[in-house]
Amino acid sequence: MADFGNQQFYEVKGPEQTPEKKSRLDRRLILRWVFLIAVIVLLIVAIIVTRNFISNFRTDRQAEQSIFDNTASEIERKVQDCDGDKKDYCTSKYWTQAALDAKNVEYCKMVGDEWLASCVDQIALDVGDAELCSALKDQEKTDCADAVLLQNGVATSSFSLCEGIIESGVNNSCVNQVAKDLAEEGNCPASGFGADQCAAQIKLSKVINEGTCLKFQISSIEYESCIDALADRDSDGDGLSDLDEIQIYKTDHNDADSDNDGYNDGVEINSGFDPLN
Ligand SMILES: [Ca+2]
Ligand SMILES: [Ca+2]
Ligand SMILES: [Ca+2]
Repeated sequence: MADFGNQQFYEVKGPEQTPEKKSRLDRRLILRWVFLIAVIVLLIVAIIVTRNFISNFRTDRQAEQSIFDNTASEIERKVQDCDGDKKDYCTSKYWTQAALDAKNVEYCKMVGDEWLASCVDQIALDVGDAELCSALKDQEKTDCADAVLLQNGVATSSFSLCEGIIESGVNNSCVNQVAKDLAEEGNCPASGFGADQCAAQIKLSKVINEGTCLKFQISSIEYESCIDALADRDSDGDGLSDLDEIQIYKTDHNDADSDNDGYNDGVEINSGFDPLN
């Protein structure tokens, strides 16, 4: 207690700072500084990265614009050489070609409404990206995306890509084509999308491969597919379709020279000889 005249004051002492406590406080202070410096460094890095990104983006855009302008000038010059009544056609043709070369659907917007879908379809199929079909609207967009999914689904034997196809005819075609590829592995999905159709298609493929669709009980649609397939195919390359060999000539559709006399079945039929004797 301190005595000042009549007043008595008590010294107010703060909590006593032990060495351990002081050390803890120092560490906290250091950590705060480290944190602050780290935040500042991160901010600086973020600013630099963003500035570079924007700068690169601008440069890319300028480069794209420059290429577009050059293309436009070149096409304009070429169109000058077209006959007066063909200028629209020439413009569409040259822009379509430029779009395909650049694989850029933005260029397709220059070809005119009549050719737009064709231009976008070709690029989307070429690149294999259904997203590019977004440059179209309504049915044309659907057709474009379906075509890309069909192409990619068949190329990768993917039922899930087939499932994304909206038009049922294209959807069926996709499943059937994938099923044909899988038939060799006998590997249809056990259940879910495409399972039943895949199994039916493999059964049909087997019957077609054996040329036995005429003998087996299959549905009328499958029968038609089977007959069409046999009519389109000449397995032994003797000039006669499998269907004609099975149904009309009774020759071996897997043997070009059914009677082994050195003349193939097609030659014998066309020359009026008996291919079986
Ligand atoms: Ca044949
Ligand atoms: Ca034959
Ligand atoms: Ca023969």
